[in-house]
Formats: sequence, structure tokens, C-alpha cells
Amino acid sequence: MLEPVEKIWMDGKFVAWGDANVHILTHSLHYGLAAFEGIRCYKGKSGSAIFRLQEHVDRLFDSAHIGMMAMPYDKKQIAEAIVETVRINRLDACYIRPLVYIGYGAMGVHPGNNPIRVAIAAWKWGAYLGDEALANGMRACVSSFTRHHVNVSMTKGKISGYYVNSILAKREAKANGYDEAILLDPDGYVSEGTGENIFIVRRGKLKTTPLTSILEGITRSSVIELSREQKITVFEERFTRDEMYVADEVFVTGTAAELTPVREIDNRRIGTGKPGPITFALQKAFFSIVRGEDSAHESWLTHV
Ligand code: PPE
Repeated sequence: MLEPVEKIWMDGKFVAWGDANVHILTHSLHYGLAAFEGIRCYKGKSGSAIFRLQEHVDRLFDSAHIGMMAMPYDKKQIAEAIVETVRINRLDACYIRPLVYIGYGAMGVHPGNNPIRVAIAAWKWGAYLGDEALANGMRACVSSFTRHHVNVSMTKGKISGYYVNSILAKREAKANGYDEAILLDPDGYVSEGTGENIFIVRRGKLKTTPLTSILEGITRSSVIELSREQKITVFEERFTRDEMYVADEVFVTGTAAELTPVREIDNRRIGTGKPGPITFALQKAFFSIVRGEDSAHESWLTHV
């Protein structure tokens, strides 16, 4: 259960958490066209900092552009509102959720001139897949559901309606006793998790899905950069489900999931069944940056 904080930013002003409501005929609620972001703020050595704020704001605007929702604010205003939402709620570590949606006006698939509305909420969110999974790895299955075809859903956008596919896959996985689902693309190759990108390690080299049909994860690009700094070769290449089975290590990345090891897929142990050395090294590098212990990537942090 979500723990309420004091205020939510709605269309330029802060409203009390309990009053952050919309009309039931809000267009996005019926048809699913809305754009959102997930951003984390970490408590660090020199105060709290938001991880890769600019990249998240850019992607929010890209998603709105893909969905033809004209943003009523500019990037600077949204970035400032995000920082202010963390400040006003006196949160030191939190998850931040900006949402751009089509408001009340006309009904029917064509949104006409309905207003484009923006909200920003923040709340405390621990390990997405649980502390145990973050430390020792999670158990995943390949979903019976297929991930998006690129001309059905435009995956460069983080669009609310796309997550119906994720919810179906996630519920099926949980009902069958797994922590997470990995979805295959319409050609049968591995695409991503319900809310994470995926990496495999084989013979010391990393492989991750190319960007063609997945969300362009900000954690994914950060991890690719960290790998290259550690002189680990990274390929952005398609791979199959059985290539995951025989991988030495598998992990997923996402703002919510951070860098979570995968210890089992489809009831097959991955590597030793424990997080491997490359996963461990990248996890360590990632957490030392977000917690402000490694100044090499200071530009990735926006201090609150
Ligand atoms: N793929 C999908 C489908 C996805 O939803 C996410 C983020 C990613 C990859 C990783 O992207 P990035 O966060 O930029 O590294 N999923 C968000 C929503 C999770 C939720 O349950 O809500 C997130 O992690 O914030």
C-alpha cells in the first residue's frame, strides 16, 4: 500500500495528496493515451539527488510528442516542478511519477481539443522486486504474451496504454509463482521485462536487446556506459530464450528495478544460481554513483 505524502503537483500548482483527483470522463482513463516517467531520487553523501533528471524529462517530452499531446509547459518548468515536488514533501529518497494525460472534454477515440494535463507525484518506494531479489537474484519466466510489434505500439514512447501488455504478463508470472516475466518480441527474440530492460553475460561479454522494439531505458544506457568504462564488451544484439538459459549471468535494469540479478529462468538455474561477478561489479558501480560515493558521474545527479 502506497504511503501518502503531503502534496502532488497538478497543472502548475500543488494540491493536497487526497485532493489530487480527476473527472471520471478524463479521456486517458478510457483509452489509455497518456505519457509517464519513473524517476528515482537517492539519499547520498552530500544530500539527496535525482538520477538523470534531464534524460527523463527529455523522454517524457518524446513520449508526449509521439502521442501527439502538446506539452503545456517547457522542459525547464517540468524539471523544476519535479525538484520542487521532492522538496515540498521533504522526501530524501523517493520515486517520482510525472504523468501527461488528456483531460475531460470530448469523448470518443478522437480527443479533439481536450486539455493536455500534467501531474507529478512522489512517494517512497523500496526495492521493486524485493530486497531478496536485489541481493540474491529473482526467478523469471518467459511470458506466454508477446511484446509490442513496432507498428502496433511505438516503443520509444513510455505510454500508459502499453502497460496493459505488461500487467497481463506480470500477473501471469506472479500467479505461476515467478517474480517477473520476460517477454519475447513478435519474431520470437527476447525483448524486455514488464518494466525492465535485460542483459545477459556470456564468456565475459555483455549482450542486451537492441533498441528497435524496446523502451530506451535510461538505466540501460547508464549500465552500458559503466560496462565500457570497466572494459567489458557490450553487444546490442538480438538473442533467444535459450541463450538466456545458457548465460553465465542475467540481470535486468530499470529505474524501479535498479539492477536486479536473475537467478533462474523457466526453472533453469542461471550460471551458479547466484549473482555473478559482472552483475555484482555493475551493481556496485551503479549504487556508488546514485549514492554520491563516486564523483565520476556527478553530471548524472541533480541535487535537490
Ligand atoms: N522497459 C520497460 C517496459 C519499462 O517500463 C521500463 C521502466 C524500462 C524498460 C527501464 O527504463 P528506465 O527506467 O529508463 O531504465 N519501468 C518503469 C515503471 C515501473 C512500474 O512498475 O511503474 C520504471 O522502472 O520506473
